[in-house]
Amino acid sequence: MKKTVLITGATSGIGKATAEILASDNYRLIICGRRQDILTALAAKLSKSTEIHKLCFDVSQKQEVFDAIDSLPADWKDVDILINNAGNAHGFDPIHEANVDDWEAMIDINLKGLLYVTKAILPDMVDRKSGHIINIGSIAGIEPYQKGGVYNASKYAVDGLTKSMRQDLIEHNIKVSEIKPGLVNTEFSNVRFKGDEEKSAKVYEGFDPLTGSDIAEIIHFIISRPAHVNLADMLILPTAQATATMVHRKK
Ligand code: NDP
Ligand code: 8X3
Repeated sequence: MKKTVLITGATSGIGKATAEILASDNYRLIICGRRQDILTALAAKLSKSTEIHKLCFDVSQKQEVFDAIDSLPADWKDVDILINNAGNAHGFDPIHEANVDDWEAMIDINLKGLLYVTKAILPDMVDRKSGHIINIGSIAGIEPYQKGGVYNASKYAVDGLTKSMRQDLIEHNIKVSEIKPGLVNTEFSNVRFKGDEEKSAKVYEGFDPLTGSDIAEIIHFIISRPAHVNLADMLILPTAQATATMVHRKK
């Protein structure tokens, strides 16, 4: 039977690439994001290969999350795989200069948003004694770096939460995995630098960064392992990256 996968943040980057790869392998997809126009275009494209349902909501708005998941038609309610991918960095400033609204956005989206979506989906997985949750962490959740501040904190929180969830859910036969990418060239830096194209482009200059598809292929691999195998924790770096801040760039 086809598995149903819910992907948050499917309108861009890692989430969008994941939707594309999973659609080509016949998974049924619930694609989520705030940008309705992109969701509509993506749904039109992917529905040539598989069944698609789209949900437009902001993960940081608790009621929106529960209403959106509640609105799923009966034949979409049994989510087999949840990919908690929606998230971003907002700002890149030393802690004493950083913007409080940026802090709140990162905590509300990267941590609380992930929690709300999980809370909305998980009881049904527990009842069915089956499911797989993949949280997208980051190298920023293993290594703090200068000006990483609350983004680091949010991804450390995702890491701690993932490890705790795995323990709670073991008796319910639910797999919990975390993927921790290094530098992936998506809209991520554009969001972090608030649309400053020059600063954003510099992040990926002089080396080959990861692409959304690189991570999507790994997600596909993880969710297609046999029932007794859980790839629990993966750090994925571009070859030219050794630590959060050490990147070998061609001159
Ligand atoms: P993108 O900016 O390309 O994509 C972010 C996605 O998250 C978009 O689809 C966006 O959709 C969605 N999103 C953001 N805020 C919200 C919100 N409030 N409610 C609902 N959806 C939201 O970045 P990436 O693909 O790179 O990021 C995906 C994940 O990967 C994030 O969790 C990020 O922290 C993590 N990551 C990224 C790395 C990188 O170097 N790029 C490295 C390590 C981890 P929309 O705007 O339509 O709502
Ligand atoms: C995104 C990677 O190193 O820019 O999580 O924080 S990094």
